[in-house]
Amino acid sequence: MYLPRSPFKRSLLARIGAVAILGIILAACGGGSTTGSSSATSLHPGCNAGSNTQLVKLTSAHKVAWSQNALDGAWRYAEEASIEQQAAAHGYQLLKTNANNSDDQQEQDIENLINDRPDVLLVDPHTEDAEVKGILDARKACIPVIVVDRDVNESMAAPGRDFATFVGSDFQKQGALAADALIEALGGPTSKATIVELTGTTGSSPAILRGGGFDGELATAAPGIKIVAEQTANFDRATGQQVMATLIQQYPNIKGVFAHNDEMGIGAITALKAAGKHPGQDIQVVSIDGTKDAVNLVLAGEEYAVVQSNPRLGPLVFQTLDQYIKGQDLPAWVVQPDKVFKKADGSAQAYLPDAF
Ligand code: GYE
Repeated sequence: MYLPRSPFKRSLLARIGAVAILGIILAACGGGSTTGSSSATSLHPGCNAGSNTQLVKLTSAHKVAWSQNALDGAWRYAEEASIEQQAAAHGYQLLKTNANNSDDQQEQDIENLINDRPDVLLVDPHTEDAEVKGILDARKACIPVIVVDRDVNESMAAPGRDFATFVGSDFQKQGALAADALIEALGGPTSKATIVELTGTTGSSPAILRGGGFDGELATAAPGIKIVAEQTANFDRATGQQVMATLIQQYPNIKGVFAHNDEMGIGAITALKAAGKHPGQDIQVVSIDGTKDAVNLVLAGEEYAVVQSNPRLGPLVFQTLDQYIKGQDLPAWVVQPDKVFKKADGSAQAYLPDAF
């Protein structure tokens, strides 16, 4: 059974702990110094830049900053284009950075963007913990933050307090849907197949939650199916191919592969074919995203299913920003809904024109 993840996924105790620690740090700093420029305070009424501990209010926006964690595949290019299009449609100036999959770089990017005094900061964090400091620094500097796509560790920075909200997909549900598809492909709940899992970037919210959603659903819905290896391939196609090439030598009898994203799934299929396997016949592959390359593999019968993770988050992000400017209460999590694409039911064919 799939247990939906609560928007506040960490325990209340952990969150109270984080507030207490933050209070101690602020007290030790004597409330902080006022380093913010005066232009910030006019857009963010009542906010004392440098020492702010409250959720920042916003009355209008012109300059939007966007911290992207990487630009390294179809998913990220589609997300980037969607943010750019919507910023332009709203007439905003967009300041962009690309951290190239480096937490250190993204921390630096966020500090640089804060120094550019944007009216609002959008952050797509590489991992859950590493970008928390930058998000808290933005709040202290009276710059409201919307977390986009990948979430942060909400016991360290909370929506509705440290940042406005999180806009993104339900990764845990995606993992559970991937498990249901793979179970079906392997013959149903009584299957005794062995499988491997190629995991995404360690410490990133999609890797944590897709893994948790998949493993949990598999354990309850088809307990006979065993995951014999779980290994990261960093959401990357070439790495997925390398990792799969090694795993198929170690575990030649596996019947299934779950890849946390399409890029790794595509790499895995290449490696399986090179090892003499016939994906779609003697081994079943399921992955997550909805790229054109992966959906074409589904239509070719080499991949069983692709679970969607819609990268076109721009409309939802900028609609959320509009609501925030109007002073409307935001939920802790604005959920981007996703679907499943298979060959058998025609859903992959119907989706193909929209694939990225
Ligand atoms: O699945 C992957 C990308 O954060 C949901 O990041 C996103 C993931 C996506 O690298 O392809």
